[in-house]
Amino acid sequence: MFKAIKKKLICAAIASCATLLGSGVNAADMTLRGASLFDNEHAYSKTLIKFGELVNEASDTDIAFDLRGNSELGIEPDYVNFLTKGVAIDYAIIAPSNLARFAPSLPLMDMPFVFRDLAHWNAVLSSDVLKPLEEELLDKADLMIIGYAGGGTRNLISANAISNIDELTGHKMRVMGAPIQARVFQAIKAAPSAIAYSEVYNAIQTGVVDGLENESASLLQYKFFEVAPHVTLTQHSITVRPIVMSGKSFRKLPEELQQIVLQAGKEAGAYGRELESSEDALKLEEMKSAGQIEVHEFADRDKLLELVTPVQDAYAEELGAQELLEAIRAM
Ligand code: MAV
Repeated sequence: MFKAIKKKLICAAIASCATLLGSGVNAADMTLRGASLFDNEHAYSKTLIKFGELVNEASDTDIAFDLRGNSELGIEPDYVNFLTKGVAIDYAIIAPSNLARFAPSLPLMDMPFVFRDLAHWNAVLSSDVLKPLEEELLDKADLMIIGYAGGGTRNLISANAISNIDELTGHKMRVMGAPIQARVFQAIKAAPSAIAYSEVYNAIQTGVVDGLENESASLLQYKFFEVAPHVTLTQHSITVRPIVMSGKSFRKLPEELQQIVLQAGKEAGAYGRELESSEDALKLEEMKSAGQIEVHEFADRDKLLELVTPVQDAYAEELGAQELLEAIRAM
């Protein structure tokens, strides 16, 4: 009875009970569509699935979460375009470096070496310190960060073995599109180029680049080891996965549901962080035991840090974000 009355109110509030985006009508009160690069075994997708479950548990509205995985709807830069325009999808995970085109400060939160370790990363993501970046994203792109997942450690993945800083000189590697990513890897004397994630396997296979940098769960799913079987433990980044909702989709939700979505985003993020960080080393071990990868210690991580710190400082200064960077470092 209560649910029926509530359903009527919600239908009135959103004008129709069709999908918020798109035209399909189904038995649910509404549909929210999401997108993922990976299949449902990856913590990335599991986080988004959890988000849907948490919303439905807390809400009397019956929402169909239509999550399109396996890059069916493209890769993250495509998701960003959709979300800012308010078409095709309502929510997704987007690496901060893929948000640079709309909000140049965002990659500050996933630039290499910004986190000392997992505890530091977790403390930053559980705090309010990144609020100014969230505000910039909302302001410039109408995108809302409703939670933070992630937790994979990013290492070098290459066709040939690398184990020290000298072997990095001139190393042709793919990096994400944000300019700060290229600047960091140039500073350590590698030869970075920005290539779309979906093109990386071919780029390595055809010798355009010798490798990339990524976390173990994604290396496993995209099978980069088939063309680049060497993993070097540079541990230069810990993945940050903002759960992003289109402001246009969010504003169409009734107010009570908006609160539920915000809470579910936070909780799904915490769930995703715990999941991905706990699986990370195991997945690396799994690939090693299966003979798919060879793992190499990296001798000169401290030297990398020395070379990269001035690049981080200069980037923060250009953005007027020195205080923010200091606040992150001080945590
Ligand atoms: C990873 O597999 C993911 O973290 C994803 O968010 C990034 O877009 C991708 O790497 C990448 O390197 O582009």
